[in-house]
Amino acid sequence: MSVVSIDHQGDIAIVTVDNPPVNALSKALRQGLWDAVETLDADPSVRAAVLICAGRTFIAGADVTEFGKPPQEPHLPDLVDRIEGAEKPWIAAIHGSALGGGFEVAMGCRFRVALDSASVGLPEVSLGIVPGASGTVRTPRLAGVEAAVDLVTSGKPVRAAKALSLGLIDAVFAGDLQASAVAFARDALTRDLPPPVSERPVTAPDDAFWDDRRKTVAKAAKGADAPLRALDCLRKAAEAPFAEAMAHERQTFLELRGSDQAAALRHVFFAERAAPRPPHLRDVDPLPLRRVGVIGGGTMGAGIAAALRDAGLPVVLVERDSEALARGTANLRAIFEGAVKRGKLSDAQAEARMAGVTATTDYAALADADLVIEAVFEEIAVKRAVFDQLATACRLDAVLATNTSYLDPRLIADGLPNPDRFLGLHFFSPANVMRLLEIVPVPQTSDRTLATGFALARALNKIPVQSGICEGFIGNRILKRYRAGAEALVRQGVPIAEIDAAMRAYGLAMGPFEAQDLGGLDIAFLQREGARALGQDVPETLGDILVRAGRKGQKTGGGWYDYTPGDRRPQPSPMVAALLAGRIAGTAAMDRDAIARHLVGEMAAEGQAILDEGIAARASDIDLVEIHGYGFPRWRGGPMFASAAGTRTV
Ligand code: 3H9
Repeated sequence: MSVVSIDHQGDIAIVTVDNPPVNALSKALRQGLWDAVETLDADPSVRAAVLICAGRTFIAGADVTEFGKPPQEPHLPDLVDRIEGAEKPWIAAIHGSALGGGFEVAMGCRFRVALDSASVGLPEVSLGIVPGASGTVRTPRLAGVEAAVDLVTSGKPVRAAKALSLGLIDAVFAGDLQASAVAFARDALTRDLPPPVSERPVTAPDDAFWDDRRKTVAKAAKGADAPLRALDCLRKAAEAPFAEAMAHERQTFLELRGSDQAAALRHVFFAERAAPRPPHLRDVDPLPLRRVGVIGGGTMGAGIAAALRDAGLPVVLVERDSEALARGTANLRAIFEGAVKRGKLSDAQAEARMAGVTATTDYAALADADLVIEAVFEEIAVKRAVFDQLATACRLDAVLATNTSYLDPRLIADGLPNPDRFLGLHFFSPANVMRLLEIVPVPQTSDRTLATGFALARALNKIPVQSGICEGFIGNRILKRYRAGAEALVRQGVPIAEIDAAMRAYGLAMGPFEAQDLGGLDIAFLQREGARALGQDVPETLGDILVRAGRKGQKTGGGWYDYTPGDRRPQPSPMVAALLAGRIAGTAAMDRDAIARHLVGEMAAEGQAILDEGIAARASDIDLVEIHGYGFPRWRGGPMFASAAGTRTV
């Protein structure tokens, strides 16, 4: 069946694209649209064409699966020009998303109309490329340079109403899109047509504008190349003739398409789409989630409750006594008030978030909860006591989850009636911000319970990764290896500050030692001490020596570094040098590139062990854990991808 079909409503042709799942611009679709232009140009009965799509969305962009292969004709920029040069005006009728090449096709049309629920955008930079079919050249001609810079360098789509106000589209409709677009076309034919987008003028901003944008774009890009290259293309579009800017954009697009960063970002793109849908759960219906309980209002519990409220789910927050409950409620309120201060929520929205929370010390309030997430102190006896209470308070089919990060969920589930409804849901702090959710089934967990964990992740817009049971699950186990690898370098004589600088240069926000100083060295220390108390052989770490000397990180005025009060900048510490003197073998010179490669290699080696043991199902899941839970640079694709792809320079 053809991916493009043509119908007629009187003198208006309806060109329908049907290329599931997202109408991506495969070679067949590009050819089909090219042929449609030719056919309609040759048909004297047609006065205008409405371009509309079947299925869930308008054209969602170039076909990303074709990016690894040589470009095939007809090339997309030529198709966009061909549509713009058609003898009859084309009207793009957008539902769902018009993204990347999809929006570029729409910009080749003389008009763009959309459903009020639609969005449009140029997300190419998130794939490590720039728009390659006039996105950087036509967008400023439609919406002005400033709006085009925001749209293209952020990659973030905008909703129809905003797109209308920016001039990206011409009309917004509710209801029957095709009928509205045909009526719009008929009306447009009664008036003079506007010039094609490529012929519209563009006003070039001054140097100060570009200098300013370069700074803000570089800061947000955190090492990714594409946003800055896109900015260069936009400047060219503002200052050079159309054809010259098009040639520059095409050249940049082709260069970046073959880059390491683009390959890494494509890997993440497909990894993120694979993770939420594990094949073994394809035919399993999750339980409905109408009301969720959270036990514990500390940092984690309040963050989880905030994430649930952000997703519109009513929450029952349970604490052990009224004092703890007041603290928990205050923690939750502080999260929403912070969002108000940052302009993310209005006062009314923050109030509505709080109004959806039932705060109580009475477990009976959980009688109608569909899911309860426990986030209390990391001690097995405390958690077991909570689940004993949940066992009597909750419905027998309610899903019961623990947010433990280090304890064995099998021990927590032990003795629970219906343990098939139990699982681990490991959120990352701050739980309302971090997108990673490790989903940890115990042997008894039913597929339905597991599917409900994945459904929760979807509802919360989180990236779910299933993990088997081992100490620290996927993420914290790799973190432990990474930190041990960094300590091993220190023992060899590599300066602490050099290791941190190397990992920052690699693209992490912080190196391993400054990150420990921020989070506190004592948490991992107490875990090691706990294991030692149980008779396990846990070798002494350098961190142990520092904690025993009272150096727990920034909160005690020093950890791996010294800090002057009120200043978070780390200073090399003579005291640390003295404490560790006997453990360090001279000084070793190692360049930053080699340090980063070594430590990423350590992460990947632990990841491989995790795969071999069946703790993770796919290497790409491990990459997602590192990217979404630990700040690994997305444009490097994660440690498994980066190591497999070989040496990457810093
Ligand atoms: C571009 O256009 C470059 C041009 O400027 C220049 C060219 C010269 N290609 O996300 P979903 C698959 S760059 C191929 O779960 P949703 C996806 O893998 C492109 N496949 O759906 C999945 O497959 P499966 C710029 C694609 O409803 C299935 O479709 N465009 C593509 O939650 C469903 O995906 C973008 O970056 C693609 N472009 O969300 C848009 N897109 O079922 C990327 C998706 O086998 N796409 N697939 O796992 C999206 O943002 C979302 O898919 C969309 C729908 C919002 C459209």
